[in-house]
Amino acid sequence: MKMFKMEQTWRWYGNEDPVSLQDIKQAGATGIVTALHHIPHGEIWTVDEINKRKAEVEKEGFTWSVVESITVHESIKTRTGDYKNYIEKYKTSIRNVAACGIPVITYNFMPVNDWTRTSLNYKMHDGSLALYFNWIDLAIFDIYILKRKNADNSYSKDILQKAEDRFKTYSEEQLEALAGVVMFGIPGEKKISTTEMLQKLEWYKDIDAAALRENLCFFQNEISAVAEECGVKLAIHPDDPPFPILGLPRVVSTQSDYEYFLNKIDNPANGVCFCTGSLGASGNNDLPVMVKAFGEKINFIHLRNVKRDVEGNFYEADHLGGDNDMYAIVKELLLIQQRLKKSIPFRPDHGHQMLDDLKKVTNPGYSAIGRLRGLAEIRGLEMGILGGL
Ligand code: DNO
Repeated sequence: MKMFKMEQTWRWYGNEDPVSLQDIKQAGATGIVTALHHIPHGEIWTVDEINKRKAEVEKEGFTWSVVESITVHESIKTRTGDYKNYIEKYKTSIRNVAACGIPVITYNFMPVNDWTRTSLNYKMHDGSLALYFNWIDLAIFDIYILKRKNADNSYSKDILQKAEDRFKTYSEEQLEALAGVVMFGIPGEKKISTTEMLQKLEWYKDIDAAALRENLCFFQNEISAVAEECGVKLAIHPDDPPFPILGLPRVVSTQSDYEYFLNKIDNPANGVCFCTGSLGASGNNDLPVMVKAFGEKINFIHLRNVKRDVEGNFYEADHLGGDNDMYAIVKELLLIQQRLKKSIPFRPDHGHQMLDDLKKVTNPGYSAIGRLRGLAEIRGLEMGILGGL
């Protein structure tokens, strides 16, 4: 009987990426996940530019399996200003991606910042380095560096006190480094300053979760119709972390968040990027149950693990370690694929900076060896599960 395995993909940031396509070949992935990071947010991805990247990928024998991401312009998320024009541009990019034969597009709807961490080199017991999120450091950034109005309201008394104490111990350099980490953004894309960040936060001052949710549905309704027409699947990435930060609303964090827009925009193109690391950073998310609930809506998978503590902080654990039951999650994902008789692309998401990579400049979370370890472990897990199905 033919078994459907997950398609093994790898995120590549283009020619600037210290991990080359040749390296990726040795890791054993067959699909590439990439984006045109040089195109400013909101602008059209032309067929020419897409084809140029596609040719680079194919020349090395890979398939460009997933676009991650076409960033959603802030005016679409806030539904202000020139948003209609930006939605039209987004639709053109979708049509162009489809014309170039790439089947899946990932995006997210996180206001202002993409993924947020407070340390990019949190030391593990074995000397490798992980990405880390800590509430006390986030509060220090928010209150003492960014100086956001009423920031105090976003934290418990306990965190406020700890932040005040810890702040006193931080040097100028440490504070600067913390700001750089929180506002890190996507490699190869424009960095923002605290002034710009404050401006952006202002745009959301009257947007609560309900309003943001409706803005998301409005956008999804528009783009799903186009995606369906041209045969592309959409995959919305969850909020990372999956709870409100910096006073911003979050609407892609929980099972009910997803169910809301999947039911409302009931279009076959409207789907999910199931990121276990993002969703797993909240103890309230039951990941195997969510996989079952989303089923055929899952168009792309990120596999990664996290270890949470009682305060709600978390670090990125080994792919098969941490709080996510990777066996149960991958099993559910494989059952869906046997039922639908198709392979869903997955990538090993993030990895520890380890071994030789500790001496190199790497993209945080995206060094080669840690992801290679993750991919290898998941590949073995998958083989074991499939053998028993
Ligand atoms: C972080 C990534 C995210 C993701 C986007 C998708 O490492 O998983 O940046 O690519 O949020 O739009």
